[in-house]
Parts: sequence; C-alpha cells; structure tokens
Amino acid sequence: MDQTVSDACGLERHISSISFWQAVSAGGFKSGEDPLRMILHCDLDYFFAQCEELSNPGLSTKPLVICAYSGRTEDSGVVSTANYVARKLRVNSGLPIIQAKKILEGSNATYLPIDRPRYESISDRVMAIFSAHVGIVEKASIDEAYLDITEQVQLDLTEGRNLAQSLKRDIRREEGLSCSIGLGANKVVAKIASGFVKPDGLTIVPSYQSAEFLSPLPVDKLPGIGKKTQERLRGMHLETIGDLAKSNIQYITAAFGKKMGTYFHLASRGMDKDPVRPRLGPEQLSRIVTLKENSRDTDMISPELEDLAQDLHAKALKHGLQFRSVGIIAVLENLVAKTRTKTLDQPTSSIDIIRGSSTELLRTLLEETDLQIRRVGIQLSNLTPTTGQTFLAEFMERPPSTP
Ligand code: DCP
Ligand code: CA
Ligand code: CA
Repeated sequence: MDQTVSDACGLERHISSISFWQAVSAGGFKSGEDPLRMILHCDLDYFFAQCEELSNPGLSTKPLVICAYSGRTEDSGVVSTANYVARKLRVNSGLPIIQAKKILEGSNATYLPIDRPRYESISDRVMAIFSAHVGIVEKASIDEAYLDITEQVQLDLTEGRNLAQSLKRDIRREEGLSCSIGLGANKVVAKIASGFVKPDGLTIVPSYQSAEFLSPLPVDKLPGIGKKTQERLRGMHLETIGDLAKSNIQYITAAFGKKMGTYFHLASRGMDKDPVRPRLGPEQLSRIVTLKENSRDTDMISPELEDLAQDLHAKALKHGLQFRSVGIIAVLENLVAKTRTKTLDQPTSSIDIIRGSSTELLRTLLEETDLQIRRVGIQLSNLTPTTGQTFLAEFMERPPSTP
C-alpha cells in the first residue's frame, strides 16, 4: 500500500495509505484536535564524523571513529559517533573505544578526539542557513533543529517538500554536509520522520497519516522512551507505537504517571501540541530582514545592517553576553543562503566590532557572487557571559517540555 516516490535524492518516502488512521478514528479518537501545522525536523548526518571528513576527505572511504576519551587510560572512553563505513561494521555511539578497536582491527580505521569548538562553529553556520530560510527555528541540539513552516508554505505539502529540498541543497553547497529531514504535522512526527531514512533522507508524512506512519515502529522511536521504558512496555505486551496507541489510557497512566501516560497516549496517535520555540539556543543571537528591493548596493544595505547591529547589540547587553564571532547571512535573489563568519581573538560586546565585521563580511560576500541580495542578517555566536555574570543558563528560556 505504501508508495515510494523518488526525488532528486532518491530517498523521499511518501506514506500514502489512510486505512489505519480511519480505524483509530473509529475507536473514539477525535481527529483534528491539534491545529494544523507543518513542522520540519532537520538532523545532520553522523555529525562530528562528517565535520572531520570535511577537513580530510580521505577519511570518508574508511571507518572513522570520533572518540570521547575519559582520560583514565589511553583507550578508555566511548565512541561519540562514527561514519557510516564504521557503522556498517556495528561501531555506533556509546560503544567502548576498546571494543570498537577490536571490531575494526585491520580495517585501516581512523580514531579522532572530539573537537567541539569546530563542530559548534559549523553548527552555528548551519543554524544561520535555517534562519535565512525560515522565521521560526528552534535549535534542539548541536546538530538538529525544528522549523515551523506552516505559514511560509500555507500547509502545502509540495511547497513544504521544495523548502526542505532547498535547505538540504544549501547545507550541502555552503557547508558540504548532508542532513536528513522529516516533515510532519508536529515535532514528534517530524523528529521520527527525520530518522526514518538516513543518511541524506527526506521523509514526508502528511498530517492525516501521522498515526499510520508511527504505528508499525518500535516504541523506543518515540522521543522520551529509552531502553528501560521500552522493557517495561514490552512486559505489558506493548512493542510498537501502534500497540501503545490502541492501549487503554488508564492502564498506561497507572504505570507511568499522568504526565508521561498522557504524552505516550497522544504522541503514539501522532498528536503533539508542543510549539516550535523560536530560538537558536544560548550560543547565538541572530536576526535577518528582507530588503525593500533586491540589491548589491552597500549604501542601500548599510542602514539595514546598522539597525540589525543596534538590535543585536542591545540584546547582547540585555542578556549580559559577549560574543567572539560575528556572522553575516545573505539570501541571494535565487534564494540561496550564504553565510560568512569572522571569529575574534577575544570576546567583546562592542557595537563597533559588529558594525565593522558585518560590513567587511558583506563586502567579501559580494565579491564572491554577481547576484543581488534579497535578505540580510547578522549573527553573533560563541557567546559567553560578560564578567560579573554567573550562569549562562539564567538567560536561557525554559527548555522544551517534550520529553
Ligand atoms: N553524540 C555523542 N554521544 C552520543 C550521541 C551523540 O557524543 N551517545 C554526539 C556525536 C554526534 C552528535 O552528538 O555526531 C549528534 O548526535 P546524533 O544522535 O544526531 O548522531 P549523529 O549525527 O552522529 O548520527 P546520525 O547520522 O544518526 O544523526
Ligand atoms: Ca545527527
Ligand atoms: Ca541529532
């Protein structure tokens, strides 16, 4: 019944049957309770390892293991992540490094330590590409974000697919990275869809097929269900998300408490109201505006940059933050997003630095293209609290409530 539609990536999966959805509805489930939304979840593939392959492409044809060394002995610690060549040999995140080395013995594998500052800079630039395309971006971790595209694509699936494909294309073209994207009616469905076809996948789940899409998947695919909860559910003969959807809510709440029970009950039926919270995480402050008309004229673009610089400077001061990187975001007339970033030796909160760096980066960017600029933005990253401020967490909004 399922129909696979190949797109440019050859990986898009389109779930087409609605039979189970109707069966669930007939069982008393009220459809349409959630307002209609269209959410993307974008997750970079084998992120830390892919970043290392960028600087050394020779690494991509053999097993590459990024190691979280504990420092106790030379090889103590676990695998942070591994490229897909190593994964085929069953080397995955969390495996002790010693075991990974045994499995990969004689395979010419490379082992590298985590270089977090570099991955964070790359992550910042990818987040800037998201913000260049979409207004509501919630950075969920170093390599993933939720994007609310409801208004932008007017709930049109084809438009949604086109937007997802332009994001994939820009991330590939600008940063050389592949990612997997899920499109769904809410964060839970989008998140599970992004992991459905990987790497370089695009999985689209129309809203009315959410429950049917989730139904055959094992329960641990639901965000918030780990191995322990999965074991408990197995003991209750609940193996798939569909089993959970069909189970009695009182039975589930009695076992897991009201909050988790209600979440399992709704999420298993493809329902989730959690909004995409527009923020890029505590590491970045950014804003982007659309120019009155497309332009390459710095005299015309400069006043916009000045407004952005003042606004972001005020935000940084308000939150007691200094920045060490200033980035410029430009969406060109062909809708391709470009970003350029400058990292300083020392953190600062100077507006002159924002002005100077963004103007210089804009010039560099214009030299690299003949096209006109449609939207322009500034991003401050590598943020640290100004001396005298204690915890960065004080300035963060509350964390997402989705487990
Ligand atoms: N990470 C880690 N330890 C883990 C899981 C992840 O250090 N147990 C780090 C390394 C990953 C990054 O976080 O590259 C992102 O985690 P993901 O779960 O998204 O995994 P990957 O991006 O590595 O792989 P995938 O292609 O499955 O998304
Ligand atoms: Ca990832
Ligand atoms: Ca991730």
